Amino acid sequence: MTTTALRTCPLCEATCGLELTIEDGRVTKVRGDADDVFSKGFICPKGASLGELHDDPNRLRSPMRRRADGTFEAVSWEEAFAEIDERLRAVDAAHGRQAFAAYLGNPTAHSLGGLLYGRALLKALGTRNIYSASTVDQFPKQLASALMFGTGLSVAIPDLDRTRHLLILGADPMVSNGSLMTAPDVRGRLRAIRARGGKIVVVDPRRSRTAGEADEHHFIRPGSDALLLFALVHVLFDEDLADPGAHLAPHLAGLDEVRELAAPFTPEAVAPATGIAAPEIRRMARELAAAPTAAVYGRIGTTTQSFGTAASWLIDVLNILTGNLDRPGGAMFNRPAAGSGNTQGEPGRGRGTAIHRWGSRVSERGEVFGELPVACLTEEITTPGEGQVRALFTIAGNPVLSTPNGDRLAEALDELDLMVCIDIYLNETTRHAHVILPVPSTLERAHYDVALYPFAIRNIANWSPPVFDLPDGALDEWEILAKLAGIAGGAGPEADVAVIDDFIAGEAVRRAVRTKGSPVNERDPDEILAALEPRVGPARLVDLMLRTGPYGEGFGANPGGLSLATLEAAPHGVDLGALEPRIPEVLRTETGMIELAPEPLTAEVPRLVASMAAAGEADGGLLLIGRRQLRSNNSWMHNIPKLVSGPEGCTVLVHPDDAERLGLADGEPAIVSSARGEIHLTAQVTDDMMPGVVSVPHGWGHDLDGVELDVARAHAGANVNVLGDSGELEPLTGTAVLNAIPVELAPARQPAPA
Ligand SMILES: Nc1nc2c(c(=O)[nH]1)N[C@H]1C(S)=C(S)[C@@H](COP(=O)(O)OP(=O)(O)OC[C@H]3O[C@@H](n4cnc5c(=O)[nH]c(N)nc54)[C@H](O)[C@@H]3O)O[C@H]1N2
Ligand SMILES: Nc1nc2c(c(=O)[nH]1)N[C@H]1C(S)=C(S)[C@@H](COP(=O)(O)OP(=O)(O)OC[C@H]3O[C@@H](n4cnc5c(=O)[nH]c(N)nc54)[C@H](O)[C@@H]3O)O[C@H]1N2
Ligand code: SF4
Ligand SMILES: [Mo]
Repeated sequence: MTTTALRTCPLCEATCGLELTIEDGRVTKVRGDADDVFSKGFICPKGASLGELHDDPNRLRSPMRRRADGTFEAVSWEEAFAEIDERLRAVDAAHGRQAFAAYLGNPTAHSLGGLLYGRALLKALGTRNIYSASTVDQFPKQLASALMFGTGLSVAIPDLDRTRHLLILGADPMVSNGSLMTAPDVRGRLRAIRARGGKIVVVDPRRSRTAGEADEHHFIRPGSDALLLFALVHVLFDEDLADPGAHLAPHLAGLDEVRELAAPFTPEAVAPATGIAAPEIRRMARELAAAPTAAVYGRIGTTTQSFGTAASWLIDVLNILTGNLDRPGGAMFNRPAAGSGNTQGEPGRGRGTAIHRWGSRVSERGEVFGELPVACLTEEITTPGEGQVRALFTIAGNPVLSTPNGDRLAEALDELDLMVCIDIYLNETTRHAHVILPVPSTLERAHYDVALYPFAIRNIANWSPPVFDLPDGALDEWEILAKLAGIAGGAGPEADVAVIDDFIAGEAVRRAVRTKGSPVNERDPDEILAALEPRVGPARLVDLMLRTGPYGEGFGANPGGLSLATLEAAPHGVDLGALEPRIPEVLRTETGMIELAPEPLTAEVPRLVASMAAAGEADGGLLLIGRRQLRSNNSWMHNIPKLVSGPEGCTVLVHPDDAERLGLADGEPAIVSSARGEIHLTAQVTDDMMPGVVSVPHGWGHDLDGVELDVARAHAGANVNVLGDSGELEPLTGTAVLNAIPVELAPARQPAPA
């Protein structure tokens, strides 16, 4: 029998709608859903491989327990939970709860269960040792946004479909398909900007695919974006081009301070450090100011670097000074259907964002959004003393490949008294687990992009029911997490998932009725809970979020409004329209103002000034940066044959002049080394690279002992994260510095050691 199913792709931030053809219980074809309200038929090679991912023979189907000899055996869920309970109790008794830790990886943001029930586990663990991929990713952007606008989800998104000028720094959305900018079919949307007479400018140390679509590309010295951005700000003030406009002016605090802070950053002063000539910087600023509408956008190249938060801040300073924040065609705020911190509570004012409320034990790195930097995890495991981490839960994470000095983390993981991995593979990280708990295939779970729609370029809502039933005996991801929350909370391996789920839903409802401005404020929680019946699990929580959200039916308060039932009746999604101006209502700062010069950010300025001088003394050595690849998804999709076939993925890109100087030819084996380690990989010589800069992608290095990824092992590549330094962190967020790492490159005359 042949049927079709519709499904939002969970693999990246673009949220494409897919149409799956299913024959006799197997996915035989995947194509873009032409009727999807957002993606309109767009699909990429990863989305097209969802069937292969579902069928991957290496995907784990039962809990695995590590034997004394390091190999794994399949065990029942009862045995797995019993072992976790026993070990966790022992750690708690001997060392207390601060010896617990958790790490949440990137797919958590794409998983309903991970998002909505991971929190319950974290709470039940009761520890400050909470880590996630956010500190090797986007926290700098979220912190800058939180300090300026009030919440970490108040990220201004380029209004791609209406802008006339797009300045992109450190992002390659043609390949990544967009990040903190949910926009299926970036290529189509970029081409449309130029088709309507607009301009695209890309700033990147590499001529990326996106640069290839742009009108203009500037090489920039890695790590110097904040200097360039400050110089653009400087020119706007210097040439009287700074004009936030009447819609922003009444809501701005700190404008004069920014003008003063920008004074030293003349185009001439930053030119040597950035590698961009002063007249070019002046022209960029003038064109930005003159464009009918414009948006400045930065991503991973601007966040995972030494000045990540400062650069993220200055991007929005530019959006404000050019009058483009919060206006169509500029950088705007989404209004997510499931709600967020900037749709709840009193509009226009809030509690702001406190940071560094506590610090990590060993290096005293400050907390941000309740998390500590993942780069500190190794030292927290290996350094004796009270609060030493002894039990670690990883949820959808592969920190051995994704965090700096992952090789040292791998050694440290073997010292743990308990490691539990909630994952789909036996990979570089999970091979260290005592117990691996497999989540079902994504096609066996419901989907809604709670975490990504707040960053979408339109207001969108789309619900995907599971395509397949759960296999016999399998537990959904949310059930696994709820059970673990029960165990961590002391209820034992018999903890009743249904009871925990009722408790979680009850808490969510009680929170909603306590919230001023909520359509259910002061209503009877039992009445609301009854109205959610018979739903359970994530569906119940999403229904609650939608019904109490900004378009919600409000449990009768707003008849005709949104609920999960609305989405169930609209399998191609619901388009709630283009982004609309939200200032001042969106603001949740303490003052109710847009904070242009909040203290933690301005404190970075002296360090920036110093970096200009230091650049003059640079020794001319090579700087390492990263890149993404179309057929790859961080570390975990290299086991899909059709994604790793074709040209080798894990190569070091180097400019011809550097290659010649080093005696390195295209296609030759090479060694990249840093103060921390070295890797062997193939050189790819290309003038797409800025001279003096080399590029290596992350997420490779699958040939470690015990990894059970048959396809990925044959395309192993090397782990670039052995080269970074886990002690080199962006100071405000503790985000790892993954770009602009000093390295050496040499031909590998000998074959790589086995
Ligand atoms: N040098 C360098 N390092 C980087 C980066 C870089 O640019 N350069 N980028 C950083 C960024 S932006 C990120 S986001 C991180 C990613 O870092 P991580 O999140 O640590 O790593 P991933 O490679 O995304 O691994 C995801 C894990 O989740 C598992 N998994 C997949 N789907 C599911 C699911 O549905 N449920 C569960 N429970 N598990 C699942 C996979 O098997 C894999 O083990 O890497 C960072 N590391
Ligand atoms: N196909 C695919 N898509 C993905 C992923 C994937 O692995 N594969 N990963 C997903 C994840 S987790 C994320 S976070 C997003 C990231 O999304 P993007 O940020 O768009 O990712 P990249 O393609 O790595 O683009 C970063 C660019 O920054 C440049 N760069 C490096 N250092 C600097 C610098 O100092 N300054 C400037 N100006 N540029 C610099 C790099 O050359 C690169 O072109 O992508 C997501 N989408
Ligand atoms: S672009 Fe992203 S969401 Fe769209 S099909 Fe590809 S992986 Fe899936
Ligand atoms: Mo990421």
